Amino acid sequence: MTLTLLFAAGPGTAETYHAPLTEALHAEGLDARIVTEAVPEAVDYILYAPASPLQDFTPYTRTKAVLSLWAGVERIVANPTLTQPLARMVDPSLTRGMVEYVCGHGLRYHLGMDAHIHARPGAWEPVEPPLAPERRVGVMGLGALGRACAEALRDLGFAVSGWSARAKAIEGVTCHHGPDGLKTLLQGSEILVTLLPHTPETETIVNAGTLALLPQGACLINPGRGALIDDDALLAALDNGQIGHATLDVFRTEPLPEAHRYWHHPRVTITPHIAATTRAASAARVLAQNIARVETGQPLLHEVARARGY
Ligand code: NDP
Ligand code: OXD
Repeated sequence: MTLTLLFAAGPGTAETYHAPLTEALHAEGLDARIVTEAVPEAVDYILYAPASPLQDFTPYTRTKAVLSLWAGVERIVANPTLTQPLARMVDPSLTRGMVEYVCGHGLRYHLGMDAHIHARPGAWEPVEPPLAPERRVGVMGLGALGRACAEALRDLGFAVSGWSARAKAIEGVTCHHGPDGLKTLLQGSEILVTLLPHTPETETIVNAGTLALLPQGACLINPGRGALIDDDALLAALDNGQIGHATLDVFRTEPLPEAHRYWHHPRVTITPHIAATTRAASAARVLAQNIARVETGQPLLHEVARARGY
């Protein structure tokens, strides 16, 4: 039987995915047609991204799963019309991109690169930089991305701690969990990486109270979601020196409006939501493999726990 895959991912995305997805479906032995319009009752799988106009999933009565092209699912997870299973994107290229972003910006802070990049002529003041084992890095969120980043930072030699909802054991990483573990994590994080999903529980988890727990002058790297941060509290902490510098990739409003104070703050680096992008070639393989699993009666991989919101 020919499967019908509805690409509902916003302008241009279907074109980007068509060739790699066709190849990946073929490699899995799947006979499928990829469409951008279909009679809802005929759709077997929906490939979804937040830019999609599709918001009412009610008529998709035959659809076996909605597969998100994004890792973050906060814009679909609470949709009351979505009764079909939802899988989020977990993809080796996405993970590698995030590891490179976090390690790159972490090393920038650790090595104090900015002081040399912006040094005045004649400013010959050698200061011995600390080595990685003397630098304490905290990672909030130890899922597909946070764990990979924690392990890569550990492999660079940093003293890494992590924090998650449920208890974890990661070799060479000090793991904390739950509300009680957060204070300990923050108190020991000279560089803090936030890789949490946006849920009601994580909304503004970086706020005046939690920022005050960090060592003075700590640096923040946020590739998670903008809503994790109370922006006014972060700006106040940057102004008073509690936070030394922040690298922000994600924002409540994207693109970040030109007038936003973050653009103009000397100790904020903005990147335009590029920490890790879903690359069609590798993501197509992930999608095809997941469809093949469902078609052969195996459980969907990376299924979102709707009650948890991620
Ligand atoms: P996962 O779902 O794999 O991991 C989420 C982690 O957060 C888990 O360790 C989970 O804990 C933890 N967590 C969730 N809620 C809480 C809480 N209330 N308290 C403590 N820990 C919590 O997600 P990914 O690692 O794949 O992705 C993380 C986020 O990164 C995405 O949701 C998205 O927002 C963002 N992202 C950003 C990109 C960018 O380019 N900027 C690209 C891709 C993703 P537990 O393990 O115990 O469940
Ligand atoms: C994602 C993202 O969630 O790009 O995949 O932010």
